[in-house]
Amino acid sequence: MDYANLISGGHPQALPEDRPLMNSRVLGMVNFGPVFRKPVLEEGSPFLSLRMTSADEKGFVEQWTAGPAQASVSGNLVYAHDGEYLFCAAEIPASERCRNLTRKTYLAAFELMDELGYPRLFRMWNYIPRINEDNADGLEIYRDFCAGRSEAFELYGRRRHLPMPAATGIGAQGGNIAFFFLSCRSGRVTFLENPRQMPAYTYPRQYGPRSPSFARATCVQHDALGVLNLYISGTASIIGHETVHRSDLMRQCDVTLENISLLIGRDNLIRHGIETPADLTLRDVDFIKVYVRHAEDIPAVRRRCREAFAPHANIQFLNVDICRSDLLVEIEGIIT
Ligand code: 3EB
Repeated sequence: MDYANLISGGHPQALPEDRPLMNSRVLGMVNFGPVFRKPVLEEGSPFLSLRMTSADEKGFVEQWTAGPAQASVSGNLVYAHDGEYLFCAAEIPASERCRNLTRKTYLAAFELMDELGYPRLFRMWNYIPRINEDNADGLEIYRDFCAGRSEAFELYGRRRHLPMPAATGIGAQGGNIAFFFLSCRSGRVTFLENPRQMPAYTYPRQYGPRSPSFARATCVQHDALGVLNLYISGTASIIGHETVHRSDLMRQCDVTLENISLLIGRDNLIRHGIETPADLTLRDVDFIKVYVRHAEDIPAVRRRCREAFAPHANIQFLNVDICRSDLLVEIEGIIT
């Protein structure tokens, strides 16, 4: 097994074509395009297609590569693993209330991680169509989803300690709820919080019956290899637990960028026992996704992000709803 490749495999690559060639080093592929398709094995690799663009937009494909991988399907779960990393994608079938199937699918995913021996869950992405609409009981779909997810962490936690990973929980333009995640076998994982944001899993009840289950970032280190990757969760204009600048796009952008700066800044890393050779700033963040609620806001958000991040940074902009109706923008990224 080629360890160098395992590590470089932790990085997504946005490829220019719709469908890049598959090879056995592909742990998983996610298409951010106009059509939803539940995860399948395609030419031997997990492939999930999310509806994240309009019909005439091309979108992009994210590819996670690693060492030579084995792929398989188990119920709703489609996955591949290479000895250090596990990539797994799942669809949560449609229902009038998503809580139970979310809990069930999450629990199946946790069991898979355990059985295959990749228990260190470090990053999850959740794509939720109609995220701000009400379900059959008048509960917002995001809150319903959060309830099922939180129950899964709680139930599983009774058997084996499972810290909450960095995550994204965001809207989609159609299809069913779907998620994908990365976990690892031996990497050292550290979960980070932001000093000026309340941990999401302690948000008060006003945001729903159960809090969102995620950390603000995960640091994954392979000390012998000098590898340090920082996975930054979806980040928004929230201070404490409150949305700030409700209808001010540019101020929301600024607070979001400040939140990321504080999260990855020297003081916060030291607070979490993480040592880096140099201080980290927004200029170090790559593989950025910017979720924008209103399509007409994208040009202004793009300008602001282009200023804040490095010129070579890969930044993708997606027009989807965000988990709180008063949030206009949300940003995630990776430092490698
Ligand atoms: C927030 O800070 C904004 O539900 O998985 C960000 C990242 C947000 C992940 C999730 C939600 C999630 O609360 C929303």
